[in-house]
Amino acid sequence: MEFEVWIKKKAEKVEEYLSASIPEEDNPQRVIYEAMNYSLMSGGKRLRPVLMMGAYEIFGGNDDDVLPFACAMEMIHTYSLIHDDLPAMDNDDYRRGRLSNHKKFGEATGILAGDGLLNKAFETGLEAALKGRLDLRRCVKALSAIASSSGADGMIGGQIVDMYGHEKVNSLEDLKYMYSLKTGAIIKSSVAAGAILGGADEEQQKCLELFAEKIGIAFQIEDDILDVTSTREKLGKAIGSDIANDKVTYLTFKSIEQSMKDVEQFTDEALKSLEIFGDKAKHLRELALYLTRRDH
Ligand code: GRG
Repeated sequence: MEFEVWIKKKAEKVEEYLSASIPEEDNPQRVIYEAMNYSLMSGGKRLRPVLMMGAYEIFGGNDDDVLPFACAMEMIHTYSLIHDDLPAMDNDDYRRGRLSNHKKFGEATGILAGDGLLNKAFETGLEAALKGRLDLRRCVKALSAIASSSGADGMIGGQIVDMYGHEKVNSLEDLKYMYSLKTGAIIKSSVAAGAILGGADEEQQKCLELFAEKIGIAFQIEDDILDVTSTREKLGKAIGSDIANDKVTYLTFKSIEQSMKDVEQFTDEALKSLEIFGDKAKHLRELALYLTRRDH
């Protein structure tokens, strides 16, 4: 199947599943469902769920079985974006081309919408573990990887290091460490969870995790480049925000040209780690290349 068709179909399945996940019941807490859906259904690229589905596909599994876990990851990612935009964090008014959650619903509701999505993620994954067709032990292992990657030793840890950037990030190595947690950890666990659920053996698991680490850093460098070279329309949020906020980024240490070369280098390394899978990993391979070509 052509890659464009493949990725479109996967993303459509994610949209469909997510859109049915949080029914807006007519009860006194209805506004929380609206606030959660507002951000969840605001047109993200759905990269993390598609990565999980791509890794799972290598082992021959069926999309429907992995979909709840993939969507759980997108819920966690969306919660992190809502909280990242809050006045106490990056204080951004726009996200995914529309008002950020707290700008639309107010700060307290924005915080709760993020919290609600985090809980909904694990509710979704646990329900799938209990009611789905996949081996329960694999499900628990995958959910455990997802949980730890989004916690204090993963995404939240990375966010903290980022917040104290000028104290904690003084070298490229420091920056890569911060990125490996803030952005890399949930990209890695998306791929890792797909592999675990698919039944990867130890070597296969290792290769896929290495692939994810490499695309994670490439993705973040690309994000730093786009903050300078893209447009507000394409990004769906203000450009130049890293410089405006005096952020330490990859471009603090390297030129744009060198950063672009580094994206290619990390992507090449990612592709190498898929070699053992041959043609079975062709979509994951194309996904890695697609990430380097993205403009938002
Ligand atoms: C607040 C707990 C907490 C964590 C925040 C991930 C994160 C940590 C903040 C998001 C801000 C940011 C720019 C992170 C870098 C990773 C990144 C590029 C996120 C955007 O991901 P995309 O491009 O977004 O996949 P879409 O909208 O397409 O889903």
